[in-house]
Parts: sequence; C-alpha cells; structure tokens
Amino acid sequence: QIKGFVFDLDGVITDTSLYHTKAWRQLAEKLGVTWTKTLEDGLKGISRMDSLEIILKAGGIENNYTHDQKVALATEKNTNYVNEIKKMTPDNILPGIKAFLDDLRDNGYLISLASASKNGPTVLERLQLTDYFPKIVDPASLSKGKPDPEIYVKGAELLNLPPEACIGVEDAAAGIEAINAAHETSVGIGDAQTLAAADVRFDDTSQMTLANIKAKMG
Ligand code: B16
Ligand code: MG
Repeated sequence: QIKGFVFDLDGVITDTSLYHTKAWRQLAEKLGVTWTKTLEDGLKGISRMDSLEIILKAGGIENNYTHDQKVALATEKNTNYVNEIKKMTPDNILPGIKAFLDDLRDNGYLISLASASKNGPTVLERLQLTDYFPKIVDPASLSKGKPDPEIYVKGAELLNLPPEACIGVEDAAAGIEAINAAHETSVGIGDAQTLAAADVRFDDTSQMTLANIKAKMG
C-alpha cells in the first residue's frame, strides 16, 4: 500500500528546466559546443558537475580544462541560473501541482523531495511550497546521482517508509530509472518514448491526480 510520495522538482513541480537549459546553452555555445535536443534532454536530472562533463564531452573538449577551471565554469552557469530563479513566483508552479499536493496532504500521504538540485530549497521558497516538503534529500550527501537509486532510497528513508510504499514522480529518463531501481512505483511526466520505463505516465502535470494514478495502477 502506498503511503508516501517522493518528488523530483525540476520538470515536475515547476519548469526550471527551461532556466537550466538557457544557462547551460549559453555556456556551451560560448565554449563552441553545438547545442542539440539530445544533449538538452540528457542533462535533465543530472548533477551540475556531471552535466558540465557531458557538455564538454559533446564538444570533445573535456581534457582542455583543469578541475578548478571546470568548477569555475559550473559556477558561472549556476550564477546565471540563480539570477533566473530569483524572478520565479507561485505562478511558476506547473498546472495541477498545488491541488495534487493539497490532496496528498489531506489524505495523509507523506511527502519528500528528491531533487538533484542544490537550489531546490530556494526554488520551493520562491514557489511558496516549502511547507509541503518537510523532508528534502540533501543532494550534497549523495555518492552517486540519478540514474543511481540512492536519491530515491533516501527520499523514502526520510519518510520512514519502505520503498515499496512510495511513489516517485519524475520527468527525466534518468529519474525513472532511479525510482525503478529503488523499488518504488514510478510516475513519469512527459512523452511515452522518453519515459517508456515508467510504471504510470501522464503527458503533463494537469492529469496527475490521486484518482488517475490509482486507476492506472490497477
Ligand atoms: P543545480 P531535478 C536537476 O533537478 C535538474 O534537472 C538538472 O538539470 C540540474 O543540473 C540538477 O538538478 C542540478 O541542479 O545545479 O541547481 O544543483 O530534476 O533532479 O529536480
Ligand atoms: Mg526533473
């Protein structure tokens, strides 16, 4: 029986993926790396330093920078990203999410956050959703990022629930893989091809309700 929900943030609660993309693209193009949709999708759910590494590899320039230079590049991206999220308001909550969170709370489900983003708490504050997420996995505490199950295992642990009693919600293929490997039920938000491995899938957040999830779980 499901007792808790472990949420991804970017692409599920709000569309910060647009801001991540804008900031990474700006950096990539400055470094002479061609931006593609495949590159863009591959960065979703991936930690900051791993994302940088993927971009540099796409341009074949991963060996052109020292570790310190790479940290500086990632910091430059983050500064641009942080400037973007400062402009966010509760209007940036994706359709249906506020009602869904209220429904979960009213029905006694426990809720935690499993975002790879170190800016997660700031984003929740901007959206005025902090109160819904008393438990947040600290991404700095992880030894491996998504698709490794660690972040979703910890998300369930924070709720004192076995993974089998949790649903994980994700927009990224790497995230669905992490949820499945953690032995939680996976709910994917996005297209069928990218999220083929999800147990339950919706095209967008507006369709994600408790009733619809239950119906699809059978
Ligand atoms: P930061 P999620 C992920 O968040 C994003 O999808 C990914 O694009 C980003 O690089 C990562 O967080 C790290 O974010 O640079 O803010 O620490 O989808 O796991 O909520
Ligand atoms: Mg995401």
